[in-house]
Amino acid sequence: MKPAPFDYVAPRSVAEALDTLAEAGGGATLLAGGQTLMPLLALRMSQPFILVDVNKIDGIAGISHTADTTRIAAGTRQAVALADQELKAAQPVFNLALSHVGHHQTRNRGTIGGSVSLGEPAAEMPATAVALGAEIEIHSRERGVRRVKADEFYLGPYMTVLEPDELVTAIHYPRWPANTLTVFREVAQRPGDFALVGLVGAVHVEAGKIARAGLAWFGMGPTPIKARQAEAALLGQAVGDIDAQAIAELAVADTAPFEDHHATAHYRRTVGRRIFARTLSEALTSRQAA
Ligand SMILES: Cc1cc2nc3c(=O)[nH]c(=O)nc-3n(C[C@@H](O)[C@H](O)[C@H](O)COP(=O)(O)OP(=O)(O)OC[C@H]3O[C@@H](n4cnc5c(N)ncnc54)[C@H](O)[C@@H]3O)c2cc1C
Repeated sequence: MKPAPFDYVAPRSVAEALDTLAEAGGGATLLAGGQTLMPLLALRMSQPFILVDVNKIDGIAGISHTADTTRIAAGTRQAVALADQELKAAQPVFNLALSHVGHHQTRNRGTIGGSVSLGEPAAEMPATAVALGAEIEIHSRERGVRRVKADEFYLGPYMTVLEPDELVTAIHYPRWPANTLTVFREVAQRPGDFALVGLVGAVHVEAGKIARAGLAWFGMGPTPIKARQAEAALLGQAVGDIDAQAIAELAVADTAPFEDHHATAHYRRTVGRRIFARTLSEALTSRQAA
């Protein structure tokens, strides 16, 4: 099938893109890497009047760091972010999660902003943003700039707080302390597939106790899901005293897994409980061994 007819514009600046979005009155769709959008257009599941290609916007791609934050501009290609050694050192959890997004070929075109904006519930990048406490920078012509916390950005499957006239320009990831433990595991049918169940996060240990924890599920509900109860239970606990099974129970209690033709909700809960306990234990053991 071929896409329905549309006009194509390739603005050179954010302001130009915002003008087009504002004037299209909801009839425009943004094109970033096209890895999800192009099939949707071909299947006519998306039928915009205007396609706004953000790839030529000045400054839409790039990575910068301050002492507290890493800013990844929305149009940064996934492959570029993955190969960036400074980013890997600053944000190891992000790097590990990104290595599981699609395939080499899809990462060459796919963008960080496209993945975060799409809000696929089983995707790695939205959950990573939620786990790490990222903020999403959003621009519109009428309302200027706003920053939304990732855990408030997702409303449902492919549904976010984004209005039709808004453009995500960057994602800001807080920098966690250097000795933060990385928590990541996903179960998928094949490498490169969306996860059936996934867990991502960071745990910071100070003087033998958990000082900070950011954990989120993907594939375990209609949005990425922050494991709030588990995070709260971990805080202040001595590493050697942690009962990973008990924390896993709390973590799964925050999820709302669905049934589909890939897996039942029961399967997702069972596997989620197991990968949570195992991944947390492995992270904490690596800390004790260090
Ligand atoms: C074979 C295959 C396997 C894949 N496997 C995975 C996987 O395992 N995990 C995973 O997470 N993804 C996977 N993907 C999808 C991933 O490759 C895409 O990168 C991602 O979903 C969308 O990013 P994109 O830059 O291609 O965005 P596009 O497809 O161009 O856009 C996606 C949506 O986001 C909107 N959008 C894009 N940029 C912005 C912006 N700056 N502001 C506001 N809205 C914006 C678009 O309008 C569109 O609605 C896979 C894709 C393929 C083809």
